[in-house]
Amino acid sequence: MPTVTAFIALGSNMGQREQNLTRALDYLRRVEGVQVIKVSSMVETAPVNCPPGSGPFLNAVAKLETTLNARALLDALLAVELKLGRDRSQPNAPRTIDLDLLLYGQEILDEPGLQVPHPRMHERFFVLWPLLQIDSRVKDPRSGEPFADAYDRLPDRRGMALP
Ligand code: PH2
Ligand code: MG
Ligand code: MG
Repeated sequence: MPTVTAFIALGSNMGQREQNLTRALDYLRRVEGVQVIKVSSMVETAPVNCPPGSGPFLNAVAKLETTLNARALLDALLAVELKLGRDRSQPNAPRTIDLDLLLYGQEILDEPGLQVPHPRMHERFFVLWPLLQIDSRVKDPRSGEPFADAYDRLPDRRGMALP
């Protein structure tokens, strides 16, 4: 079966945040057809577009290799979110865990619930910093542009140069 490289974003701003990220990765390692190849460090970030009173996030990015198709991988991510008690009753409400599919090979998909590349990833510090820590040369399949260039354009890099 062909293997595809995928990148996912992990975020938590509720409960034991570090443990939530670690447990999500442990669950993912047990998914048939998914290998966790590399994990970024965890970075604390201010909530973006979240309801008032939302706490800070711990964010990370992981590189996967998978034989699952994009939809099956997304379903696996949602199943892990459910195992960790993710509450989806309110958009961007505090969450124990959020697992977003960022990139699935070079594919560009725009289907219900499944958009890759993630439509806002190129404008998010909390995605780009950990992504570029794992792979500084990764490119946006939509434009061919290195994400490092998108990172340089971010209005707020909080003084954090690329690793
Ligand atoms: N996720 C969101 C909305 N806002 N802000 C930060 N800092 N980190 C996130 O992971 C995040 C967010 C929607 O999923
Ligand atoms: Mg998200
Ligand atoms: Mg999500």
